[in-house]
Amino acid sequence: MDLTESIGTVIRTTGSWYRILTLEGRVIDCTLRGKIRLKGLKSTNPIAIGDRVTYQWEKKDESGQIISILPRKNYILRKAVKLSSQFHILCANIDQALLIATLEDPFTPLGFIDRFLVSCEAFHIPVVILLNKADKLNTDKLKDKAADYLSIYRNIGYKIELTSGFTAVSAEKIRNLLQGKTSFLGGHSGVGKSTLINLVDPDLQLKTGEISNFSGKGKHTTTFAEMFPLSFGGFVIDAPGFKEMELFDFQRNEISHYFPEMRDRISYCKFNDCTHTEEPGCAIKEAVESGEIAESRYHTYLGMLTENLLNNKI
Ligand SMILES: Nc1nc2c(ncn2[C@@H]2O[C@H](COP(=O)(O)OP(=O)(O)OP(=O)(O)O)[C@@H](O)[C@H]2O)c(=O)[nH]1
Ligand SMILES: [Mg+2]
Ligand SMILES: [Zn+2]
Repeated sequence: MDLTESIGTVIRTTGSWYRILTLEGRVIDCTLRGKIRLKGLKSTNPIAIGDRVTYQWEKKDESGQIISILPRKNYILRKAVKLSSQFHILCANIDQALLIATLEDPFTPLGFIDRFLVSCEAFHIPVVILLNKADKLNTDKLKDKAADYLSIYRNIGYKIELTSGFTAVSAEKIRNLLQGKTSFLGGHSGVGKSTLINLVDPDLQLKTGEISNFSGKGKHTTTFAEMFPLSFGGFVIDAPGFKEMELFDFQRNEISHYFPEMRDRISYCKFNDCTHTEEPGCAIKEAVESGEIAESRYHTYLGMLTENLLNNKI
């Protein structure tokens, strides 16, 4: 019996089975040895896509077991269920996240984008926002809305681009973004995550929603997270869409630090412990009033403060 421990990366998570890419480039399926719990983190998925793990492989019956998780460089977290204390780890050890948003079929609210950005800010994970299905922006109202989205995020230093799942220009743009990196694609169900991956690497042939019966609600075509090697170098993680992006329990006064445009102004608030709500001499509120901070961003901030209060009561 060979019981040496080796290291691998989790590239697929389905229920109790985990697919691992070994250091030697082999792909094997493993179960979990006993219970693996990370200190202080109550998560619904003990092992996430992208995790580096140690495993034991038993040649005799061709079976593997995950023994431990190596420390994570970073991860993206969201609450598994609203106002619960359980988390879901979307992915671990990534170089960047691509957040796919759409204005129609389905509609991605600004608040959802803000929260995703905050979750990534907590670990300094770079995010590129792709405003996808650009071909659907065919009314003045939609065009204006897209322009709003672009300016809100560009003004505070985030990269946001218009894309479409079917054009060569988008393919080129996204290939350049993905090449040589490990990237996570996030967003609501139906925004076109799997379609974009097929666009840049058609050999992958990922399952995508049918155009004919796609209602705009999102049907969860992708049902488990999987990491794919890209033919032009790098790895991409396709995951099931998610609609809510409630975040983990920050300290109250920590939240504004994850909004870059607030972080830069906090030191000008009159009070050290300013929550940027009712206090006089608040630099953040002044910037919102003068239009330097987008109202939508401040609104998300206030929502997160309220959630923080409610969460601390349960
Ligand atoms: N008009 C238009 N439709 C698109 C575009 N990209 C994707 N779609 C369509 O949107 C639907 C959903 O695409 P998917 O790629 O399955 O979406 P997904 O984000 O992977 O969804 P989940 O796997 O459920 O999370 C499909 O019918 C696609 O053909 C686009 O740029 N324009
Ligand atoms: Mg999909
Ligand atoms: Zn303030």
